[in-house]
Amino acid sequence: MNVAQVYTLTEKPRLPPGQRWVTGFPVRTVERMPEPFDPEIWTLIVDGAIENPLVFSYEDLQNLPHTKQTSDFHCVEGWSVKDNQWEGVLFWEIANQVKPKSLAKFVLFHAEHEYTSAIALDVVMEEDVLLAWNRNGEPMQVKDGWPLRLIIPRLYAYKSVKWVRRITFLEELKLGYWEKRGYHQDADPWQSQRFAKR
Ligand SMILES: Nc1nc2c(c(=O)[nH]1)N[C@H]1C(S)=C(S)[C@@H](COP(=O)(O)O)O[C@H]1N2
Ligand SMILES: [Mo]
Repeated sequence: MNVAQVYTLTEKPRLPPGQRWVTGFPVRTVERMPEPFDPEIWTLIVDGAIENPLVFSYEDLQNLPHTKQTSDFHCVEGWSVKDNQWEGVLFWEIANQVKPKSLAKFVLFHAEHEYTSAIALDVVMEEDVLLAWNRNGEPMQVKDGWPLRLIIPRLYAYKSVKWVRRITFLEELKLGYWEKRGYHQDADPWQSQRFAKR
């Protein structure tokens, strides 16, 4: 039995297998940074398999109920950062407004430029998934994903898309940037789901 299987049978440890705690917050970005933020033109498009497609302005998002949550952050490369307090809106608040169709199974998050990642709808509907703009009580820096980044604390951080500009509900899975390059679609750190078996 390997380590990953053992962890599925016992209570989860705080630190997933193969990870180490680091201090500071390493930055991992594959694409170019977004253009300077202009609240007059910035929009969040929500489309795909939903009853009520919507375009949110930044102000619309700020007017949704805010949530603060503290969680650990686990990068697939093996580093983890403890106790980050994120503030933003629950993904659930947005889904509630756009009304996913019953055939919707995945949600594809598009960053400003090339980066994407898709996550199962039931996973992003959980009450710990946020679209965030503050970390530890301060607005995030642009390099960290400001003005809007996804936070999915229970999955490897390549699912936590920075600079989210579009959210598309899908009936069929589309692989994201890293998933196309061999990373695991499900990305559960406690099951060491780092690489897809191909
Ligand atoms: N838009 C975008 N989001 C992204 C990435 C990226 O390259 N571009 N990298 C991912 C990866 S691999 C990790 S580990 C985390 C890193 O977040 P950080 O740069 O804030 O540490 O962001 C994720 N989200
Ligand atoms: Mo990563």
